[in-house]
Amino acid sequence: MAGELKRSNSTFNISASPKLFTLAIVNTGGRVLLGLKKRGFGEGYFNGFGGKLEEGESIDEAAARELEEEACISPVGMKKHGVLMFFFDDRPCPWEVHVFNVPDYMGKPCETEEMLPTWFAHEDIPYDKMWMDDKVWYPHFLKGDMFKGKFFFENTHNLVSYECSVVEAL
Ligand code: 6OG
Repeated sequence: MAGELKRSNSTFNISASPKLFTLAIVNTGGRVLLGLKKRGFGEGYFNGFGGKLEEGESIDEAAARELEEEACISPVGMKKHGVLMFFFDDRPCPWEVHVFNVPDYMGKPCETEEMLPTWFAHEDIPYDKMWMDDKVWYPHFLKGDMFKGKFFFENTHNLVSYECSVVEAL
């Protein structure tokens, strides 16, 4: 059918309009600040801070708001570094996640109802406790490159196919 793509044993709906999300990663002094997700989608994984756009909000505004809500800090010098499309065989529409690098911030990271912030040196990033796509694009992110990717998941968590590349501009 038009708008469907077969990868692995599954069919993915690639033509539905995507839901927009943000993901902000504080990255300073050779370390990243990740949060252990305490509830909801991705519970138990370390991830950057982010979520869905609210009505009338720009992507940059949503990224700053989510960082404040989930980690108690305000971004300084935040810049978009990646756009990731996630396709799931068990969800009706793709997710478009805008990834931001946050080189500096105001405030002090604190635990919230959703996240437990934790610092990791670049070489100690806990990929075995993260979404499977992260291993693919973090190397680009950590080098300071901009990137775009498409990731195909079965049963929400199992990455079965992907393409990801460095780009000049987003
Ligand atoms: P809330 O449900 O908390 O927003 N997100 C993903 N992040 C990574 N690294 N990999 C994925 O692979 C992801 N899928 C979603 C986007 C969900 C948060 O989780 C991110 C949002 O920051 C599938 O509102």
